[in-house]
Amino acid sequence: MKLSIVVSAQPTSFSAVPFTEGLAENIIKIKKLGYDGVELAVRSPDKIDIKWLKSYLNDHNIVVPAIGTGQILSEEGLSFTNPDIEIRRKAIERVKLHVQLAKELNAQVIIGLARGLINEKLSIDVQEQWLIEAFTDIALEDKSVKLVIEPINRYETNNINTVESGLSFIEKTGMDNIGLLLDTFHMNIEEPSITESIHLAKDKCFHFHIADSNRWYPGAGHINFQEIVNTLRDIDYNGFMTAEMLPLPDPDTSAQKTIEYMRKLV
Ligand code: LER
Ligand code: MN
Repeated sequence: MKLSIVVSAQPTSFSAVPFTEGLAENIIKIKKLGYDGVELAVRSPDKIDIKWLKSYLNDHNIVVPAIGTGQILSEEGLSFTNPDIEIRRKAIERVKLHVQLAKELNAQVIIGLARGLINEKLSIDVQEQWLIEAFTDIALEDKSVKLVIEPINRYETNNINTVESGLSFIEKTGMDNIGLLLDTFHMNIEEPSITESIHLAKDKCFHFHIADSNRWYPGAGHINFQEIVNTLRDIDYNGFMTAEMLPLPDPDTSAQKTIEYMRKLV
């Protein structure tokens, strides 16, 4: 199994990103540590110098397994459930740019918090329809690009908290290029059994995030990562495990501890 780590391509306020400044230097650092890939958190794909990025990644033999979109909500308030149709439209158009960037990089597009919150004072059915339409519209932008929905714990979102709800949402879209991103931190909060939920996701598990129970680097909490690696092997998952954790005690140490710990398991 291959290992990668999240890097923000542009400055961000989201806390669980190990490296946030200086993309070029961070790519070198990550390669030196022994990672195979870098997952890019991107706010505005049109501001990325794609030609430079592709040749830089190529020169350093690093791939981008996935691109995160959460910053469109955290930095700009764009989401698929905003009551304002213009904001919903902007969110969809922006994520279509992520799809184009992903196509160039042969990456997947992650939709976690960018889907937005369900407003309990408005019709739940209408908002679910907005979500289905947004995902379907984006998935149709380019069927060769995989979109991954991340079930996120209840303290961060009020929709799609579990693998089961993620799978039933995907079914409603009817799109083959939509799958799940499983994140051990969220699963440890929401799933009765992490390994059973990985089995439930099976071939719909398109991507994987790792952080320990306290969202520190793997090994700093009580999640059993060997059991998780074994289960991913059982379902024939051959994608990346991306470290997405708090940059504690500091970014470099968290990145180093993760690779030391995970290399022994994968
Ligand atoms: C992102 O991948 C994530 O895990 C969430 O907690 C916030 O976006
Ligand atoms: Mn995650």
